[in-house]
Amino acid sequence: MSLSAFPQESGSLVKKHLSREIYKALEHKQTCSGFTLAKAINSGVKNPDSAIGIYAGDAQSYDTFSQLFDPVISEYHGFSKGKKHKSDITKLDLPSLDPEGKFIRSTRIRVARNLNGFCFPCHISLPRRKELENKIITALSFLKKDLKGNYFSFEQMDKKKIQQLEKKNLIFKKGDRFQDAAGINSDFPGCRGVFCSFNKKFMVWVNEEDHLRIISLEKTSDISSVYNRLCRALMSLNRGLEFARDETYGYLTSCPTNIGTSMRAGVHIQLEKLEQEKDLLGNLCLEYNLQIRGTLGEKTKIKNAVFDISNRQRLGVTEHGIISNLYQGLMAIIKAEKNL
Ligand code: CIR
Repeated sequence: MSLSAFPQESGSLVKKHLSREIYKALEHKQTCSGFTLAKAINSGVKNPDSAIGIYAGDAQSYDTFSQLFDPVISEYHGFSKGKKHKSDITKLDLPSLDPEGKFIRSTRIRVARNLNGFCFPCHISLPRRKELENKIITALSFLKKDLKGNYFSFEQMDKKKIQQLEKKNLIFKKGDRFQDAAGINSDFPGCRGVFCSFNKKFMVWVNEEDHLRIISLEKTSDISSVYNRLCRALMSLNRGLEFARDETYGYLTSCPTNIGTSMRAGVHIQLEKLEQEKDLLGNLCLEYNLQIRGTLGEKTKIKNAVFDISNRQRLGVTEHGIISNLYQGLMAIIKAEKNL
């Protein structure tokens, strides 16, 4: 590996910030688990269209390779060291945004978590991944009331069951080429699975890009209900699992874009009028620091005027703050749609 391994056309943040001096300082370093600079930047090297191009192989990566992670994080999140990331998962009580269901089709909030003492998914061995899966399954078995559900192991599922869960959007697939080059797909589908509550309003993806992706969702605009369910689950899981967290960077994730709250909170919202007034919608999203994605996720098209609108900021803001801001932004968007 050398600096020249980056293709000329690469525009990633990792290429931008990996100067010759930093490369020299880091090229022979490794974390206690043996994660190296070459592994951290492989996805960016192999995918010139990467926006970021770097992944962490364990919690220590953020420290060992801080000369590179810090400027990438500072540019992406606008948050630099010296500040402290704070959490707040206290209960919320906001009235439903769209009780008649005229605009909002569904609400979904997810957070990512990794466990202390285990390498992150791009650098974990199969036996350790198994150990981790078992630990997570045990913690999930202690969930109570509406959070109770079943764990579906990908290894043990037949094709019919996979198709059934795929149809309901309850399953995750093998990672994309960015994750593949990072090493996240190793041994797929080994030790992967999804937990789904009996009422289908709560899910946990196990061993995807992070050890856990914890998801609360429902086909309403009741953000408080979705958020409070997620917080209850987090409190319960935190009793059995110790999450990797840093004072400055909050919850530590494989991809540095997700650190901090690691939260993506959003809705599917149908905006037939605003679809014709894209600048107005874009400006409202800018004002409330929200992000627009396609109907079926990142880099997909808008179908039937259904937009995926979610928070842009994850680091340097609390969970509570993200939801309050999303709520205010959606109120303004719905008002604008009604006025058109
Ligand atoms: C990139 O650098 O473009 C990819 N590694 C993906 C970055 C976005 N992160 C993510 O979806 N977790």
